[in-house]
Amino acid sequence: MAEFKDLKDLIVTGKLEDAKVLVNEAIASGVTAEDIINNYLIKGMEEIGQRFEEGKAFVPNLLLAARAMKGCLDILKPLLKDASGTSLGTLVIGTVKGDLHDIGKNLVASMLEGCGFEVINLGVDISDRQFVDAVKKYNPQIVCLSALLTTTMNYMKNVIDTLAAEGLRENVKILIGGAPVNEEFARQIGADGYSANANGAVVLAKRILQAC
Ligand code: B12
Repeated sequence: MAEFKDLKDLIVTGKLEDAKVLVNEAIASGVTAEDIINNYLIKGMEEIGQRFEEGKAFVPNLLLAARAMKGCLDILKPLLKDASGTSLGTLVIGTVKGDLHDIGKNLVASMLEGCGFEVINLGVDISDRQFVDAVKKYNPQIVCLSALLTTTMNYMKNVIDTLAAEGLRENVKILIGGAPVNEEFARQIGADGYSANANGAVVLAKRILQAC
C-alpha cells in the first residue's frame, strides 16, 4: 500500500484531480474502499485540521482539502454499496443547525448504506423541526446527529428534546457523533449511543436494531 502514500498529501494540499488518479489506481490494484478512506483520506483531513489548529493552514486550505476528500469519496461510494438489496432498517442522518461540516456525516451515511441500511440524508444545518418532520415522514428506527463545532454540539439536545415534546422520542434511537462529542456527552443529553467513527456507527446501528 506504500505506493499510495502520496494520496494523504494530495488531500492535505487539496489536489483533487491528482488525488482522483491515485484513488483509481489504488482501486485497480485491489486496495479496498475502506482502506483508502481510513488509511489515506481521513488521515489527510486530520493533518489539515491539525495544521489549521496550529495556524499553518487557513479556511481556503480546509475548503480545498474538503473538496478533494469529497471528490475521492464520490468515486468510492458505489464500492461501499451493499449488493444484497435487503434493508436492515431506516435511518435519518443530518448535521445539526448552525453547522456546515458534512464530510464525516456523509462518510457515516455511506458506510451505513453500504452495510444495508436505508439512509435518509437530510444534509447540513438541520433544525429540530426538520428532524421531527423527517421522523414523521420516514418513520426511521434510528436518527443520527452530527456536529463538528463546540458551538453546535449542544443543539443535539434541542433535537432530542423536540422529538420528546412531539411524542416521537420513544419511537427512535438516537446516535450522535462528530469530533467534539463523546460517550459522556451522549449520556448527558439523553442520546442512545455515540461512536467516534463510521465503522463504529455501523456496529452500533446493527446492535441497536437487534435489541429493538
Ligand atoms: C474540513 C473542515 C471544514 C470545512 C468543512 C467542509 C465540509 N463540507 O464539511 C469548512 C472550511 C467549510 C469548515 C468551516 C469551519 N470550520 Co472547520 N474543520 C474542518 C476540518 C479540517 C476537518 C473536518 C472533517 O471533515 N474531518 C474528516 C471527517 C472524516 O471526520 P469527522 O468529521 O470527525 O467525522 C468522523 C467522526 O467524527 C464520526 N462522525 C461524524 N459525524 C457523525 C455522526 C454520527 C451519528 C456518528 C455515529 C459518527 C459521526 O465519524 C466520521 C467518520 O469517521 C476540522 C478539523 C478536525 N480535526 O475535525 C475543522 C474544524 C471542525 N473546523 C473548525 C472551525 C473553527 C470552523 C469554522 C468556524 C472556521 C471559520 N473561522 O469560519 C467554520 C465553521 C463553519 C460552520 N458553520 O460549520 C474547528 C472547530 C473548533 C471547535 N472546537 O469548535 C475545527 C476542529 C478545526 C480546528 N482544529 O480548529 N471547516
